[in-house]
Amino acid sequence: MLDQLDKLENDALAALATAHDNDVLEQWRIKYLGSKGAVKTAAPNMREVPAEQRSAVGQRFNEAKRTLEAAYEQRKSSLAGAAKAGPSYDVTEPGLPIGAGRRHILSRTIDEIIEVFARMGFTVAYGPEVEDERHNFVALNIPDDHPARDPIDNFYLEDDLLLRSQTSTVQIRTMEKTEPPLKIISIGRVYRPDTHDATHYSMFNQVEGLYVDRNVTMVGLKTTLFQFAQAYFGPEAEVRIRPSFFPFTEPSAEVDMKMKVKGQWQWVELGGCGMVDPNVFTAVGYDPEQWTGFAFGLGIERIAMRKYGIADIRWLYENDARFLRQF
Ligand code: FA5
Repeated sequence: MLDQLDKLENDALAALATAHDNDVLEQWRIKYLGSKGAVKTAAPNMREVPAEQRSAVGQRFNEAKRTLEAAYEQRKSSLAGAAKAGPSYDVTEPGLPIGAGRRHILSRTIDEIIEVFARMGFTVAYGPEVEDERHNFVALNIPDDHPARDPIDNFYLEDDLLLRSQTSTVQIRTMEKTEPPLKIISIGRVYRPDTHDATHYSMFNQVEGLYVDRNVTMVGLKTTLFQFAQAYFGPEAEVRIRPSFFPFTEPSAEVDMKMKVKGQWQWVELGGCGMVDPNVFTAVGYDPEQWTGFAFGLGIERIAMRKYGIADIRWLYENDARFLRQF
């Protein structure tokens, strides 16, 4: 009998130690101290207990009952105290692993490109993404009736404002406030209502380069692009320029870079370039008889896609962590 009472007390105290909220505590109370609980059931029927043991059994039963009642009251008040103090934390428990974030592959590409051109002496210039027609077209020698100004090909806002369609705007903004010579690149977002496909997006980034000095030549332009290609894509990269037309350069050319695409060497078009048109110099107040310059504009997404073997430009903007985590 005494053994049974010891076991009841031990089991009940062990169960009480696991009661961390009021519901579990109440279940414990009903199970052990309730009117049909284990303590009541264990009350000895003294008539069945041998006479010489009655006093010891009676005392042990009362002691076990008091112990459990006191333990219950103590548990109840400590839970009430904990509730008032707010949730408790086990500061020794190991935390959940936190995945380290990383920079977006386009941001990293932009930083790398800036670094390569910085080594060649180019500083970075910035311009607004909401532009006026003067900086996006007029000063760039793009006349009123030029198809590049068609509302279908631009995101016009109000009055004469639009989302810039090229970073060449920053050429104008920089020359307007800086005396030559100058050597800048500008990197940023541009906007065109192009239909989205594997190589076109309606918002993309360009890197613009502008070098104005005396006696700047097309050879200097090609050398700059070649040095960029070698530094960025590796010593086997090559550059080719093909005659083309841009209103703000004369002569103008398309820039192709030779690089490995899926293990095969291919010429890939990355942008446009040329010698700054004298009309552009006049528009910003530079004397075209004194100053010469070259400019280029390359698509950043296309550069990143080539470098990292990304087949579809849309993946760069979908924010799919499984794709971005690869880089
Ligand atoms: C221009 O934007 C000229 N401003 C470049 C320039 C600068 C020429 C200075 C001469 C002197 P173009 O429209 O070709 O040129 O665009 C240049 C590059 O931007 C393209 O070769 C391509 O790499 C990228 N590009 C153009 N449209 C998209 C598009 N919808 N999505 C992604 N990249 C694009």
